[in-house]
Amino acid sequence: MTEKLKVYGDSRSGNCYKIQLLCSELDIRYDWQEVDILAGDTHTPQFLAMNANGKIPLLALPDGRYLAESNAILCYLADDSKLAGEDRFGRAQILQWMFFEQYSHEPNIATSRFIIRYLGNPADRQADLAAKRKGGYKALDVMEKHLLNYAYFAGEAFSIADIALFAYTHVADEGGFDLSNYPAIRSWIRNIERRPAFVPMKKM
Ligand SMILES: N[C@@H](CCC(=O)N[C@@H](CS)C(=O)NCC(=O)O)C(=O)O
Repeated sequence: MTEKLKVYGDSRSGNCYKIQLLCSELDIRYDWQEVDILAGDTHTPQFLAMNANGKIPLLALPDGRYLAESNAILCYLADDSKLAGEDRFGRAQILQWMFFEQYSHEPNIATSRFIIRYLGNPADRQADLAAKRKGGYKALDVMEKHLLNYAYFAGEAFSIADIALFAYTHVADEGGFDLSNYPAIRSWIRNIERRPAFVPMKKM
């Protein structure tokens, strides 16, 4: 492959930040195409032709194919690296936590942050926000319980499951979630931030 990968993303988005963090860890070079979701950039005919679901991140491969869904992109880019797991059970465990992230964590924590930070916390979304509170804290409870016994989500080795969960957990406060009762989560966050290849997420 001579041409570079291209990532379509919004720098404020945790789902897009997952890809930046992984590429830094694995020293993968790519071009970044900034997409403004609030301006409707993901709903133009041109964008929908690349991803009919109208969402970022979106990975464009040099051969013309496209891959959507942040966690699928992590699996694709980390394939054959240690970050994707070293044995059958380890790889399945990583997927377990990535599915957890998409079903139990992101729909509560990331979307709360979206309502507060992107949309400016409008009055007509307060009931929605309140409904996400319980599910978000439940997801944090599950993570805390795991991290009291293990350094990372797939055991003792950092993996793409940690990248997937780190993206919105480390900015959970921006979605109104207080991490002060979650010491194991806070220590896991600090460990990831200390990694040599760590890159911070763009501030909102
Ligand atoms: N499950 C998807 C979620 C992607 C997603 O919700 N992307 C948001 C930005 S974080 C988006 O593109 N929103 C624009 C829209 O829905 O119109 C993933 O993990 O990639």
